[in-house]
Amino acid sequence: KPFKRILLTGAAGGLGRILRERIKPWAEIVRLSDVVDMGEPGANEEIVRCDLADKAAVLALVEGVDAVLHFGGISTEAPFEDIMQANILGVANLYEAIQKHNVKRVIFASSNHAVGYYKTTDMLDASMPARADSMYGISKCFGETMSRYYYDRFGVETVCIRIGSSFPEPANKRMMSTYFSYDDLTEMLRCSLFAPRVGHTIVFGMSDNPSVWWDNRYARHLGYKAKDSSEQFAGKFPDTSEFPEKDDVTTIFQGGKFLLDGPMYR
Ligand code: NAI
Ligand code: 15L
Repeated sequence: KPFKRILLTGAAGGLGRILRERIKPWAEIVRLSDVVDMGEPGANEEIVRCDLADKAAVLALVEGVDAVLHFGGISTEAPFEDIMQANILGVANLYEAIQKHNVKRVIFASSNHAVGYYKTTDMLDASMPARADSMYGISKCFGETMSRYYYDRFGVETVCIRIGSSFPEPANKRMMSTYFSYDDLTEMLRCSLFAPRVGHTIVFGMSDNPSVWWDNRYARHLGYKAKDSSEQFAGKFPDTSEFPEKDDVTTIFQGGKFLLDGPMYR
């Protein structure tokens, strides 16, 4: 198998539970980590429960690892203090450990909420400035900047995937544009892990949807091609109202419902 040991953080989460089986062919050993219970280890699995905010625990977590898939952390808007522990301190601890243990490649589960204040009528590419829509989005910008620094300074390669909406089906009209099937997510991870050189890459995680807001022109070297499309779910949203709807920020801005939260500072 190509890798000796891959670390997956956030292994108990929605995506972590999906990926747990799917990444097995890529490594002799998959090390799974989360702050909550992950069940019993299966064949060729190691389970390490730890809080990303715990520096010493994260340093130990990364020992002996060739590549990291970083999916752990808070995944929606939350008070800044909580985001700070899991997503800011957590990312800092992780990259420090990655550099100390000489890990060569990282995939960082960033988010479309790093750019959620662009409009749904805009077309973005990875060269455009971030425009976070939430404390959560700001923490993803922080992770992207952190990974850029560790590449420039130490040569640690990272692919930041600005994941759209990776769920079984789109839940609303917005997600017709942001939908990212589990199969396409898995394929993007495979491309990101096995492309010969990725440097520091930012890529938008989406399927081949009929209408999209993102252009992956700067990530062609990954060789990713989506197989799925939200088109198959078009019948779920038969109403003919305009999109974006006038005066509805959740359709005017890419971040959707995140526009209604916060500021989450207490
Ligand atoms: P999730 O919330 O289901 O999973 C996140 C996991 O991280 C949870 O199991 C949680 O226990 C763990 N976690 C939280 N704080 C932690 C800490 N301090 N230390 C260790 N582990 C901690 O989220 P989901 O949907 O599985 O997303 C996974 C990653 O992908 C997240 O980083 C999220 O921000 C990102 N993402 C997901 C999207 C989606 O459509 N599912 C869209 C954009 C980004
Ligand atoms: C995210 O970043 C969240 O983790 C996920 O729960 C969804 O809200 C997704 O973005 C989205 O924008 O649909």
